[in-house]
Amino acid sequence: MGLSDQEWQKVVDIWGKVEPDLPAHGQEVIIRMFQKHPETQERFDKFKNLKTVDDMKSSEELKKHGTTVLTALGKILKQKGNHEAELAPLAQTHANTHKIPVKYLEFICEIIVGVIAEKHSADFGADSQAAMRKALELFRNDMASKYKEHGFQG
Ligand code: HNN
Repeated sequence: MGLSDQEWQKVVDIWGKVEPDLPAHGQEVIIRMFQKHPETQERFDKFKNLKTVDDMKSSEELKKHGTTVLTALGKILKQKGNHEAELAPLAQTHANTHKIPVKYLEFICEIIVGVIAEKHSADFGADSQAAMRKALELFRNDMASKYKEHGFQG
């Protein structure tokens, strides 16, 4: 299901608050994902060795990866649903090379909403949260369809 213009505006507006500090947001998102869903950490040879949250916080590589993930997501969100060009290459690598289940996409989307809610509570009211959830759901659904085209059940 699509988002209305107003909903997309809310998504783009809140992303405008996240964007000035993608590394801090990205680091927080990745650390929380590893803490809450340790199986996700196992997918990264380069992060498997980080045992404690302090190890994770000290890792410049982790922060860089968090920035990469949120940069890619930001590009997708700003397309307001017309994200075919941005999604296709990511779906390809995440299905065929990294083999990342849709479940993990759900995990990270939930965590992203939680991190934004904490860091930007004043700007992320119920309507904005609902709009962001819808946008992330669209992202996941479209990833899942592309996964299937690649023969990855996700
Ligand atoms: O497509 C690529 O492989 C380029 C690197 C990249 C990008 C732009 C990755 C990536 C890698 C390769 C890391 C490297 O080469 O340093 C790996 C192993 N990802 C993973 C693994 C898991 C993973 Mn993701 N990514 N990614 C992106 C961009 C965006 C992106 N990735 C995601 C999740 C949830 C997981 C499971 C732990 C993920 C999301 C949600 C997004 C945002 C669109």
